[in-house]
Amino acid sequence: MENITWDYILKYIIVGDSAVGKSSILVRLTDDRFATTEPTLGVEFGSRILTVGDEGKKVKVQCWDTAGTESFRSITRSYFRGAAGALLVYDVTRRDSFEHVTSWLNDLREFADDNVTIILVANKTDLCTLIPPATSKSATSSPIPKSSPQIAQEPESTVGETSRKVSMRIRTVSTAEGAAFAKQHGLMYVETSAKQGWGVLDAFESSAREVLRRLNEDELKRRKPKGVKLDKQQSKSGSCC
Ligand SMILES: Nc1nc2c(ncn2[C@@H]2O[C@H](COP(=O)(O)OP(=O)(O)O)[C@@H](O)[C@H]2O)c(=O)[nH]1
Ligand SMILES: [Mg+2]
Repeated sequence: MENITWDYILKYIIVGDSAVGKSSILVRLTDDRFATTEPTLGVEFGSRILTVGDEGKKVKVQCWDTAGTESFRSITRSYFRGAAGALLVYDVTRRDSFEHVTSWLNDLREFADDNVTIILVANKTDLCTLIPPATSKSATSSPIPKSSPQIAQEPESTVGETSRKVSMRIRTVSTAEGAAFAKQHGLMYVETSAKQGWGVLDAFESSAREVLRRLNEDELKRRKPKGVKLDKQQSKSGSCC
C-alpha cells in the first residue's frame, strides 16, 4: 500500500503535435524508462511524486498525456481546465512541430486556466547531439548542460554548433529560436530527450517550483490587509474631533 504523503497535488497536461514525444515524456516521468509507445488515442494518465524547491515540498504530479492529432483536438482541450502546469512539446528535428506551437499556445490560452504555468519543451535533442561514449552509459540520469530548464533568457546563437556539425539528424529549430519564442510569450524553456532521460524530470520539477511560487504569491496577496481608501469628501471632513 502506498503510504507516501504529499503536500500538493498538481494537474499537468502534455500537448503538442503527434509524434513529438509526449507519451515518451510521460513514461520517462512515471517509470524512468524509454519504451516503444503506441499512438495515443484520446488521453492517457500517469503520476509521480516529486520533491520540489528548497523546502523539499512533496508534489504529486498527475499528468494527462493528450493526443496531438486534429481529430482528437476537442477531447484534448477538455482536459485543459484545472491544469496547474502544461508541457508544450515540439521535436527539434521537425520544424513543422515548432511552427504549430503557436496554435497549441492559443488553445492553452483559450481553454486552460489563466494562471497555468507553461513550459516549452524542445524534445529529441539526442538526435542531433553527439554523445561521448563515456557519458552515453550514464546519460539517463545526467542532463546535458543546456537542458536545464530556465525562464528563457537572451538566446545564445552558437550553443551546440559543434555538435550539430556532426549531428545524426539535422536540428531544424535551434536553441536560440526556441528560447526566443519562449521569452517572447512568457514561457519557461527546456531542452529534453525522453530517450536519454535528459531534462524531463527537470522540466516537471522546475515548472512545479514556479507553480508553487505563484500559489504562495497569490496566498500572500489574499492575506494582505486591504486598507480603507477615503474619498476626497471624507478625507477633507475627517479632521480630528
Ligand atoms: N530519438 C528520440 N526519439 C524519441 C524521443 N521521444 C520520442 N521518440 C520517438 O518518437 C516517436 C513518437 O513518440 P511518442 O512518445 O509516441 O510521441 P507522441 O505522439 O507525441 O506521444 C516514437 O517512435 C518514440 O520512440 C526522444 O527524445 N528521442
Ligand atoms: Mg502519444
